[in-house]
Amino acid sequence: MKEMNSKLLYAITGASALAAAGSCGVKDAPKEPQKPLNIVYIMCDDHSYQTISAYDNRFIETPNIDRLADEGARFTNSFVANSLSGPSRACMLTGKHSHKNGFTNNEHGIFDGSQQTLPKLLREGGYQTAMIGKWHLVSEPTGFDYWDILTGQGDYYNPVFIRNGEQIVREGYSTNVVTDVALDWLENRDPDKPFCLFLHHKAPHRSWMPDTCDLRLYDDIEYPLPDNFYDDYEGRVAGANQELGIVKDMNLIYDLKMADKENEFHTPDNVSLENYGRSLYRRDLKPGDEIIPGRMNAEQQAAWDAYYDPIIEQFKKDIASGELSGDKLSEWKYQRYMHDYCRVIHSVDRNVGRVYDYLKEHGLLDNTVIVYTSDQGFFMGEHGYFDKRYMYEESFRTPLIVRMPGGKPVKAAKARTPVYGPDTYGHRPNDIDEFVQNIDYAPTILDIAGLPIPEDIQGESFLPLLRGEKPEKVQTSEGKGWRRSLYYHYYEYPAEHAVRRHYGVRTERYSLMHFYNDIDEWELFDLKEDPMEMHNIYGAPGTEKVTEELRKELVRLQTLYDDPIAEKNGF
Ligand code: SGN
Ligand code: CA
Repeated sequence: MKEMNSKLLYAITGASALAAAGSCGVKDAPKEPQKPLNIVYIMCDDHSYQTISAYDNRFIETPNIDRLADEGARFTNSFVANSLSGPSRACMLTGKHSHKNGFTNNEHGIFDGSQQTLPKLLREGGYQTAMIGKWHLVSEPTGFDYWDILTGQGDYYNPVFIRNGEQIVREGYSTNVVTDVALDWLENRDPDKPFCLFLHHKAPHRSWMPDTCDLRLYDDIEYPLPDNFYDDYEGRVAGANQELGIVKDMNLIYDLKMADKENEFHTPDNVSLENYGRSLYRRDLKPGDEIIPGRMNAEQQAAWDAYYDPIIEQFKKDIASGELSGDKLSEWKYQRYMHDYCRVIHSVDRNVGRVYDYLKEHGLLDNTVIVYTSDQGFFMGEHGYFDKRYMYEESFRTPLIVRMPGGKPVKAAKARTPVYGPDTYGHRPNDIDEFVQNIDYAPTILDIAGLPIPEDIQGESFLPLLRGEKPEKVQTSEGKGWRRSLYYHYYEYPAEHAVRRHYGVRTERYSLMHFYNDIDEWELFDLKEDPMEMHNIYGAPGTEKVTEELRKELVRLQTLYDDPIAEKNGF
């Protein structure tokens, strides 16, 4: 078993604190048993750090998520192991990289629920466990006392759930409904046992459908265009070869909701996107999906039509007159995307506030750890992209905020060396700057629960970092000191969005990636000089030494994590 270092974090009840103090002439009363901490783990789907104001305030204010950061810690160098939903969730549940937990990609993955997982270990350790919301691992959840999951990707409106095996439809907007179910579970849980609640939103996954009450939000806002929106991908063959373009790949109807009413009655013989018309978003469908009539109810449809009708009309006029074309049309698409995405985030933030309020009202804030994260990062137009998958920073990084019991800002120890990356974060005293990855979540949560961390878990507990301990004192599988590099491996190709398979290593300053399968391309970025990853310096004169060191580090990580790809690529 790995070293356990969580004993100190147990909440001490008022009574036991008094007893410990003792009093004159009276023997200390026996101590009350200490209560283990609860964990509320909130994970969104595709929530970019760029759209959390605690990280970046260019786009949106997220006061409820920010409050968690103010009352805890903000991780400024938090990453995933494989930037895709199912794989990320499997990494989080197992504490292992994709090749070890077996779920490498969404297309063919079926999670092997018989393996060791975080909820199982928590349950064995006396915890109540619940999984509510997006699951996306195909097989039935295991290790949970209660599970109530969205089917597949989940629906935005009136979503279908599977509750402990039984299919039910709940009326309402997904983010609200998932939160309702979570609060119900909290209300009805066994109050004598500690709990770990996994609350996983579908939002803000594509196609970014806002709640009816948020449709008009941010109408007057014009979002700043990223500097590299019109990236020409010069020197980056792998970056150029994709179907992630806001301009070239977003669908006007499915993604941007410019559906003609008259097309709404499609026939089963013709399921082109255009033929779906407005029923596409009313029913939250796309070609190939099973048709579930009435995904939106009449009231929801009416609210959408009232909002979109004038926009669609204007759009058609502007296209016909030539007013919307070229860069203007490209930027119009970006604005539409950003508006819907941010509206969906607003609802997430509001619902994070509801969970916080519940914990507060029920006296749980002092013995509950709250985690806020996403299953990966997301491109908000950087490189002209939406979606994720790449090892490029915006998709490789994921937000991570942890509020510790009691809500005092964490006094983070200063990281040994700077990690270069996005320069929008600024600096806060309660920032944790060390490299963390989603394989660390399982061991950290076990550590918080005071439970042993099995040897075969590949991640490391970052609880010591939350306690403000100097990373030099932390023992990791790499030896003394906190990890200095990260390993990444993405597998889903051929597939939607056409991002090639790749693996790579990220150090404090450099990111080296190898794209393989039907191409053989290397990309190397100096993140100090080039945080937006525009200049691939792989093979450039003067980079020989750093490239050699990075390749060695890559092999070391592939060996450490036992990824068979190392052999296949002849290192
Ligand atoms: C769906 C989306 C993709 C998205 C994947 C994976 N297409 O297939 O745009 O990349 O999910 O996302 S859609 O037409 O169905 O909306 S993930 O977050 O679940 O991995
Ligand atoms: Ca996702």
